[in-house]
Amino acid sequence: MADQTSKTGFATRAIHGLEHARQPEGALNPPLYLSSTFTFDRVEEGAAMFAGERPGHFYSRVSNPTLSALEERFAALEEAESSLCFASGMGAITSVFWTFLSAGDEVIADKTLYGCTFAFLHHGLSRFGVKVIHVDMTDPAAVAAVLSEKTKIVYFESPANPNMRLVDIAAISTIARNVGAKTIVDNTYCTPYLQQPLKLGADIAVHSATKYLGGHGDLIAGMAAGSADDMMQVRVEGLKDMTGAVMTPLTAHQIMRGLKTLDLRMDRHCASAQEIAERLEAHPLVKSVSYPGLKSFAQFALAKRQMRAPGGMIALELNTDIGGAMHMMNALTLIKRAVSLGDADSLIQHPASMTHAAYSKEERAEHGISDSLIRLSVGLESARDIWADLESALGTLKATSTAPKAA
Ligand code: 4LM
Repeated sequence: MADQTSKTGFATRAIHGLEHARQPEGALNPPLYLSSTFTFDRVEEGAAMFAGERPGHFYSRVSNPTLSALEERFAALEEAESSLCFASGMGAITSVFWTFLSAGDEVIADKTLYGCTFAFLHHGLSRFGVKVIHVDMTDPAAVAAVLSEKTKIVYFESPANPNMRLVDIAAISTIARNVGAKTIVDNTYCTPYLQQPLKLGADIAVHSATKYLGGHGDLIAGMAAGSADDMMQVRVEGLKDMTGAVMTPLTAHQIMRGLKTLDLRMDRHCASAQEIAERLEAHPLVKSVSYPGLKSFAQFALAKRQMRAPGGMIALELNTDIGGAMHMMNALTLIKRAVSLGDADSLIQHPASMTHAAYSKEERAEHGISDSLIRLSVGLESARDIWADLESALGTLKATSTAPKAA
C-alpha cells in the first residue's frame, strides 16, 4: 500500500481510493448497501465468517460494503494500513479507548481537549479504574516525566480545540513508544490533507468526520486510522461489543462525496483563515489571535514542520469584557453562531459556555481555556464578505469600548 500511495496524488486517492475497482453495474460511485444483515448460501459459510476464517459481510454492526469503500479511501488518505468508520467523533474516540484500556491502566492526555473528550476521560473513564493524567504536551519533557509502564495511551489534539496549541507529534510519539504506550492523535482540525499523524510516528489518528471530512454540516460521523491489527481489534471489541457506534451507509456515502473536494475545500479554508487572521490581528479592538499561520504564533515553526498549511480555525480574544465579546458575536449577520466547525458556512462560538462547558471554571483556567476566548471556523464564503461581517460587528463595539490594543 505504501508504494501505491506514494505514487498517487492526494486528490486522486480522495476521489478513487487505491483500488480503482469497477463498481457493480458500472456505477460511478460505490452502491449504498442499506442492509443490516447479509445472507449465507450455506450455514457453514456463516460459521466460517463468524470465526474470522473467511472474509465477507454478515452484519452491519461489524462491516458493510459501503463503509468498507470509505474505509479503504480514508486509509489511503492517512497512509494507514486500515481505517474504521463510526457514528460520531465521540464514537470513534470512545471505541478506541475502550478497546485498549483495562482497570489499573493510565492515560496521559493533553490539558486542552474538546469538551466532550475531556468529559469522557475525566468524568467517564476515571470511574472505571483508569487513571487519567493531564499534562501540558507542548513540553515533551513534561510527558516523559509522567509516563510509566502503566501508561497505555498518550492522547492529544493538534491543533487543540479551542485554543490552537500544537503538540509535536513526532517528539511525543517517540517518548510514548519507549514505554510501549500508543500515541493517539485527534486529527479533526487538520484532516489528512494538512497533517498525517501516522507518518509522524503516531499509532492511531481519530477524527470527527462531522467536520471537514463531511464538510457540509449535514452529518455526524467519526473515523479512525491505524495498523490493520489495531483497527481489527477496535472493530471486533470496542465498536462491535462495547459502543456499537456504527456509521450508517448513507453517511458513509455522503462522506465519500465530501472527500472528493477535501483538498480544494481545505485550500480555501486555509487561504481565507490566513487573510482573516491577519486582518483581525491588525484590528485595534482585537487583543490576541491564535492562528498557526501568523508569525506571532508561538509555535509557528512547529506548524510549518508538521502541517501542510495552518487550517481554517482561529481563536481570538477582544479588548473588551466578555459582554463585549457576546455583543460582537450577536452583531454578526453572515457568520452563524453555532458549535461545530469545518463546514462551508463560517461558524462562531464561545467555548467557555458551549463546547468546553464540561470543564469547570477552575479547570478551564488551569487547562489554558480562557473564558473570553472566541472560536471562529472560517468557511468557504468569499473571504472579503467574512471580513466585512467581522469588521462591521467589531465596529458596533467602538461605542462601548476604547480599550487600547495590548502590546
Ligand atoms: C465542536 N467538536 O468543537 P462528534 N474531536 C474534536 C472535536 O472538535 C469534536 C469531536 C472530536 C465540536 C462539536 C460540537 C477535536 C467535536 C467529537 O461531534 O462526536 O462528531 O466529534 O464544536
